[in-house]
Amino acid sequence: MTDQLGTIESHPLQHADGTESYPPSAAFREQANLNDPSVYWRAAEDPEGYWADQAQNLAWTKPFTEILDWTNPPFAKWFADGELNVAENCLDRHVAAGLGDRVAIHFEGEPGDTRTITYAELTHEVKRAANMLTSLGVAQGDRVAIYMPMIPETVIAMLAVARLGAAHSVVFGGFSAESLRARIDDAGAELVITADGGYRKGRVSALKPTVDDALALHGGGSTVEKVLVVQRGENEITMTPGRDLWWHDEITAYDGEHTPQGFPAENPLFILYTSGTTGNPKGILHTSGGYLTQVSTTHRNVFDLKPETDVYWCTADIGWITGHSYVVYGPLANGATQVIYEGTPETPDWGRWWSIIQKYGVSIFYTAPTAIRACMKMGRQIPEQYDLSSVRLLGSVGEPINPEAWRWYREVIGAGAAPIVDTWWQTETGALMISPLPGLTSLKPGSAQAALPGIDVNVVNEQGERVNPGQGGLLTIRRPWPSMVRTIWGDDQRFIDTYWSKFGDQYFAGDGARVDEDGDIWLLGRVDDVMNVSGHRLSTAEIESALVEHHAVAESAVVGADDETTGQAVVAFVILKSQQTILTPEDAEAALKKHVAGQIGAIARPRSIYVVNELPKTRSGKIMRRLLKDLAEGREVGDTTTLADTMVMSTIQAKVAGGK
Ligand code: 6R9
Repeated sequence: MTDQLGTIESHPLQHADGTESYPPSAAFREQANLNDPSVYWRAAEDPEGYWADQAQNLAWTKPFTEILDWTNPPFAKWFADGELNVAENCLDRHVAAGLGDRVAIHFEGEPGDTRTITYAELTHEVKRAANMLTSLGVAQGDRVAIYMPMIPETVIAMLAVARLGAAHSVVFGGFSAESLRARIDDAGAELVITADGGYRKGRVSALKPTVDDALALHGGGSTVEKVLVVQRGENEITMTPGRDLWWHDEITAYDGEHTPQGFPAENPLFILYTSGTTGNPKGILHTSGGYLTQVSTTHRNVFDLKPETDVYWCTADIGWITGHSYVVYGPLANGATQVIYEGTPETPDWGRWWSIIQKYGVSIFYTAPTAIRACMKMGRQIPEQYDLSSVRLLGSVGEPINPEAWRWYREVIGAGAAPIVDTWWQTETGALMISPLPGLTSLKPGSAQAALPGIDVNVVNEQGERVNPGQGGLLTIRRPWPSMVRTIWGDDQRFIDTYWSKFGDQYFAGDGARVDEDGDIWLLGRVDDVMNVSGHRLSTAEIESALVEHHAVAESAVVGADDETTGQAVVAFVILKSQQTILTPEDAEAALKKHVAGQIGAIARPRSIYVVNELPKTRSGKIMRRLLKDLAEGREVGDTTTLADTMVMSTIQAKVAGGK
């Protein structure tokens, strides 16, 4: 039998209502960083005091005396009169504490090359890079765009920018020249750091040519003065004299002496662009002291990190918020040893991830449900060929994890024993917000469960009132939290309109959620026109506008349809211009898929595109995406009575059924 502490872990507790839960084992609880449940109420009684205590885990060059300044909502300031250097917190202080020989990064390149980098070495490299960037003119307040593969230089570049008090804007390497250029322009970046290329799926995927294309767009004039190029793929590239510099040539001139300067806690640390409900991506601005406090605290508590013994691996690309907070800043601020892997899970075969876990003895593994489902599809016989006994904790992020995938993950990767932390958060929240605490929470597959200590999450109705247990509503956050988005870069009004206009005093996350009888939170997905494809946010509007930019397209409607592997998939309906001769309806699907990938990036490539003669619209002319979604998901089409032309759905339906 399973006792109250769940010592026989593979057998969950079965509840009368048919649900199951998995309490922490006595052994796990005993050793956990957090195992006293009073942490929740102590933090709730004095959230600011709780966060101020957490901030003391960082090294401040000037101690703060103020905690939260909320006198001008929704613009929060945390620890505003304090000063610190973020890079020093991630590097120098560990070396000063005698931990210089600890491995910071086990790097595994996709072709199989490896590098082991200690904290002393990483500190040395970041200091040299900071000196190099200084001589290229980078200083506090500047913005640097980073367009890189998953290699150690990406981390080094980010930390060197942070060390100088400048802000980085990392653009995911899968984005197109257009997307890169829009982000460079919006941030006004003067320097781009890139690589010739990186390895993906067994071959070199070029990056520098995309930077060249981006900078050549719109007549060529941009804010960018220099492009610094790391050599990785050794693919053929063109260097523009006077503008482009090789990292390895430049760096030789600089030594490893660099004294970190303290910057105000509210100094911008980075801008990261994310899809909103309208076409233009939003530049989410994060600052220094509060951000680092919350990412380091949550990384230590939720992943139960023991920096002396754990080997941590988060598979996220650094181009996403998960890579920023849980590959770079959280783990390094905590002095963790981690794995960084350059490539894709299926290269050279689907055993790659598990061979990496075995090779480095990974004990904490953090990935996304879409990846877990892809591995499930390939079958458990693949991971079963590897020794995964080092794994003691698993994490999930990006979308709700379906209970079936949860059980497979725990059983096959976690030996039926590892707690799974299902972490809900967003680019805007900067750090984890809702998650189990592995030494305290009885886990429920499919639920992110409870707000972390010091966080005030609510599920509310349209009036902003809390819903009763058992009911659904909208997810909001009531009190400011240290790592919250400070504004949308250059657009305070959009920041107010997007997140604060709906409820005034509560942050509106854009997610639907339900609270169960125990008060646990179940996330239900986005309530706006944002899709979640493989854990990446894409807006329907952004893809629709890319489609109508094609000369042959008159109109388009895009929906996110359920997809077994990627969670959601992009499905587009387009009307071709009647006079156009560029595309035949037969070529349209392939050509437009390619066009979208070229405009935004491969992640936005639609799974299907249907050429139709009309789109379903209301009498006021609004496209009824709900009906298209029914079609795309193979369901019976819902209520069509508000359509201007009720026949339109049956003609579209015939197209979809006919395959085109
Ligand atoms: C970290 C990250 C944020 C959106 C968010 C929500 C979805 C993320 C989730 C989850 C259910 C989880 N989301 N984690 N939904 N359970 N554990 O993914 O940031 O790319 O900004 O996406 O992702 O819909 O609103 P981001």
